[in-house]
Amino acid sequence: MKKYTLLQIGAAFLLSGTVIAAPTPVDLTGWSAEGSGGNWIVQSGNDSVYQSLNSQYPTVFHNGKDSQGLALSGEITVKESGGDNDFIGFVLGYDIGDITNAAADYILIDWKQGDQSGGAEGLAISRVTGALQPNGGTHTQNDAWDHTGVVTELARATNFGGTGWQDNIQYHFDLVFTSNAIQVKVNNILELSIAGTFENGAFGFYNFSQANVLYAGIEERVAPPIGAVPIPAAAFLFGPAFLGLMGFRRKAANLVV
Ligand SMILES: [Ca+2]
Ligand SMILES: [Ca+2]
Ligand SMILES: [Ca+2]
Repeated sequence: MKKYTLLQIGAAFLLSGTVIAAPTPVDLTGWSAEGSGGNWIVQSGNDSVYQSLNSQYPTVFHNGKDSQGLALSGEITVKESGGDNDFIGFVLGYDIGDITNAAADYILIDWKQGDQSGGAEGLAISRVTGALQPNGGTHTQNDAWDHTGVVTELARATNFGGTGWQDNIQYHFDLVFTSNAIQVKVNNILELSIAGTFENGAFGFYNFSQANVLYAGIEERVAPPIGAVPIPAAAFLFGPAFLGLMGFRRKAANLVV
């Protein structure tokens, strides 16, 4: 009777558990730079890219393909001490030419190191509904800088909403993008989670006036269902026990030395 109960538990677990697809490295040599403020240099190994310019114009480096249903992860580091304090980040649902497209519609995730002239320190998610260039000009007049005009802020991050990134610190990021939900994790902690109806488009990296930014170890996988709890390592310990209950106990025991 107890055996049967455990079997039921195991079956229920297997049915409810979500298998997270293994990530694969992204070849960034096929990505494209847009906007006059960027110098994106793909690094050896092709899964890392370095943005070297401190420019007054926003720039995007994107994968050029519809990316809903995918998750993108990697490490981001600003390699400076002191120096500048501006924007790093990502775009989702970006279409080719959107940086200068008055009819653009995509999601911007940006993270500013420090407060400056209307640009607020911290990590936020916004909807962009127009061109970020040639609206450029000086920082304080730019919609991307102030999150005004064509940039509508949707939410600020749970922990980093008012806290900038730090120089020479590597942050692990994880983006999930579907037609009705977007999630952003930093160092495996959920920072942004919004629901809505989102246009399809590319994944991209975003930069506005911040030099020396490295995006490294970029990986892609099938997006997990939003709200799904990844199977913890302990579940894999349960696996052999479950097989044992199904009659493989003796065989499994023979493998143990
Ligand atoms: Ca700095
Ligand atoms: Ca600055
Ligand atoms: Ca700057």
